[in-house]
Amino acid sequence: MSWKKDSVKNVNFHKATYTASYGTSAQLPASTGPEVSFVGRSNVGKSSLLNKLMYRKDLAKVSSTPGKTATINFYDVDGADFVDLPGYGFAGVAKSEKARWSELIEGYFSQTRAFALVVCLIDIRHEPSDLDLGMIRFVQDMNLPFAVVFTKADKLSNQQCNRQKSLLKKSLGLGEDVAVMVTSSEKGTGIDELRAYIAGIID
Ligand SMILES: Nc1nc2c(ncn2[C@@H]2O[C@H](COP(=O)(O)OP(=O)(O)OP(=O)(O)O)[C@@H](O)[C@H]2O)c(=O)[nH]1
Ligand SMILES: [Mg+2]
Repeated sequence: MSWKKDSVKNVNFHKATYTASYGTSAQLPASTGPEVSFVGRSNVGKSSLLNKLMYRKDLAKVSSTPGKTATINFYDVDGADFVDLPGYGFAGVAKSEKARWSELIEGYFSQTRAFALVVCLIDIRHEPSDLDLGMIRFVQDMNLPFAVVFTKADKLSNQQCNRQKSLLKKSLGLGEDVAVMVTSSEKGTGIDELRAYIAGIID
């Protein structure tokens, strides 16, 4: 099921509140509005990006220790649900914890929900990992509407960012039809563009 553009007329990103966290996919309530889901490896900057989008410093918990977000966290942004998913591919956690995380992520996406947009985060500095490639293949195979957001652009020069952007697009096999944005939660780069893109989809 995809969200149909009818009920949300405008998106005020300042109207953001924390809704709830869930530790198993069975606990997830049915969708109440269009869902914008944030996925990417642990430490890529999902929670930081959410805070930036919502004009908040610490509504979503950020940590330099990978694996900070171990539950699916819902935020209400002016009637839309922004969903912070746990990061995949964190080597430091126990097998049982990893299994719980994949259950959460796969369980979430296998439900009938109002998936409006999946924001796939990838660190602009590195070659995509197998898990990054798997994430893109997964959203493509599931026919989910998605956009790719490169994070931590402040760590590179503008020239390096442009170079990495085209290299990564190529290695991820992204066609020209896929929205690709370069962002920095540190500097605010690309945040307005991403807000406009999200609003254009759920508005
Ligand atoms: N320089 C820089 N650092 C960033 C940026 N975004 C996030 N970080 C840092 O990267 C680390 C991880 O950020 P989080 O937002 O917690 O990452 P996450 O993807 O939510 O991580 P998990 O919850 O473990 O999946 C923190 O130390 C952030 O301060 C950015 O745009 N620039
Ligand atoms: Mg997080």
